[in-house]
Amino acid sequence: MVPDSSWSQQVAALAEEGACALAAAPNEIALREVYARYGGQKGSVKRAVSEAIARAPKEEKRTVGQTGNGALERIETAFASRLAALADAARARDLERSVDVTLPGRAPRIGHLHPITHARREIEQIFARLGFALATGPEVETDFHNFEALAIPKDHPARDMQDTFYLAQGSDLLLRTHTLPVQIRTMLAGPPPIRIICPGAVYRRDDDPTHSPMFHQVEGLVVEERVTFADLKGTLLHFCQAFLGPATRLRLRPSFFPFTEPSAEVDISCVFCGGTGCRTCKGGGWIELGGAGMVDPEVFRQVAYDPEKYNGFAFGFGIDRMAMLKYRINDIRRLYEGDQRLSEQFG
Ligand code: FA5
Repeated sequence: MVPDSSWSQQVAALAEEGACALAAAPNEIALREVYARYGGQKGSVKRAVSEAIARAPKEEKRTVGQTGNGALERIETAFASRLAALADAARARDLERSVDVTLPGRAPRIGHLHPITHARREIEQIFARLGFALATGPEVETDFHNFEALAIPKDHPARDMQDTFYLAQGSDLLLRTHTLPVQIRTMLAGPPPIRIICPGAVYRRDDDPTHSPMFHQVEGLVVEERVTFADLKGTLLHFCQAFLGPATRLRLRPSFFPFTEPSAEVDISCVFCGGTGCRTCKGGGWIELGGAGMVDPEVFRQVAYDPEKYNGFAFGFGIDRMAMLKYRINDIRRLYEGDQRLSEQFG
């Protein structure tokens, strides 16, 4: 017997009802709920088709199945097309919300070199014109390169845990306290003549308006057969005038460093008052820049240079201090606050 003659109309009506409900679903969640009701293996259309097939006589089952598949496909097609339409609408809404093509573009912020980098580069250029090569080395150093080879005795205050960052208690490794170990490494690597500057970061347990725990030094070394203190003084004067202006005057005061003999503190006439006395130079008219001297023969012995044949001079300044003088920055901590407005002033 042919199943109830209205079965195909019933299935078609059910499929139509499902397709309309799918097409009307306002969002994806509602769409999937409607689909679960009508479509798939457990939906009402499939159930109706299965029942019709079960009731149909054997010779009709095939036709009933084919008609039923058409109804199921109608549900699938309606679901897929509504899903695509909802996705298109969501994309269009997103575009409308986030892109206003009439707005002017946002210019990217352009970076600026830090004042310390400006100062370091200028210092390097001045010394390059005098024939000094650039030498660099590790910031984690051994006690030998940082102290021992520089004739800094074991009981020297600079070795104290108060002044030096050691990597661990009792360790031989430390954060270099000056860039002189680069000079030791350069001398150990080859014979004279040597004419180098060593710029780089150094570390000490300091922290006040003029002292930072991490700062930058540039230290220089010349080793040849006949180098005099006058060469040292001429080099320093040329450098200071090239960097801070031709009116800058230089003063060398007797001092002591374990690695130089004789040694001197290097002062320059105050860049703020020209030497007449002001708050920055505490009324004295001079500002301390660093240290210098003739290389001690003991250092030459440490690196197997003949102290009878060679002599040389060395000097060391704080780059941060020089940048502060040149760019009129009154607190060293300004240099490390990461405030972009500082760098922006230096183009
Ligand atoms: C030295 O470091 C010697 N190595 C310099 C030297 C080299 C002498 C070669 C002789 C021959 P001193 O500790 O004074 O010296 O440091 C040199 C300069 O580094 C100081 O004058 C100062 O400008 C700068 N400086 C020192 N400590 C700090 C700090 N904590 N923050 C910023 N700058 C500093």
